[in-house]
Amino acid sequence: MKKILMSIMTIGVVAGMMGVGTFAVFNDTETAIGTFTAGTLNIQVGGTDPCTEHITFDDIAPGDYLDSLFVVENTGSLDGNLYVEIKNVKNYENGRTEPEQEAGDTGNPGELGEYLQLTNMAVGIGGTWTSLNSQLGWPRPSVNDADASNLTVLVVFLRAGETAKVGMDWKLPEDTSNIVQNDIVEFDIVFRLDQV
Ligand SMILES: [Ca+2]
Ligand SMILES: [Ca+2]
Ligand SMILES: [Ca+2]
Ligand SMILES: [Ca+2]
Repeated sequence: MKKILMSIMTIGVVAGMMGVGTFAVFNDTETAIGTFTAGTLNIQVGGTDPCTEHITFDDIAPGDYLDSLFVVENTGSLDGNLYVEIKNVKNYENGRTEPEQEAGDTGNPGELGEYLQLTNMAVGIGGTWTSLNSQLGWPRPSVNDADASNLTVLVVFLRAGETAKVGMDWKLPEDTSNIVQNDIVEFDIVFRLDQV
């Protein structure tokens, strides 16, 4: 009986030593830090942000071609796809000349936006130009049509820090009638950079 008791005590001591040994092995701990900062997505069109570009053409007449150029910079830290849209077209009659009345113009709104076309678009990065005309379709859309159809042109994939030149050419076709005399059309040229 005594022998059995001794054996149990011995097992207990050994088990106890094994238990101590479990806490005595080497170990090491390392801790990494997680810090997350959101990037920025921002474009600047022209010399100021927000944009104050305003293109104006006066005394245009049938047969005129009008060129405009916008400089668009991705000033954020993220890459994006640049889009352009024509929106919020407003047509003003601006008075009716005698030839307009003769042509059957009865008053507001004006008709210039029905006829003024966006004929060409191109994007230039680092001196290399790419035509965007295939996205305009044929026949070329008038500014009224571009707005009504929500025409959206994918201009270019613009990397953070990169600058693109966007050329947009406008035309009042030769066969435009007297009905647009002294009419005014105003619209927004909306540049949008979408995160990709
Ligand atoms: Ca901006
Ligand atoms: Ca009218
Ligand atoms: Ca008119
Ligand atoms: Ca008019």
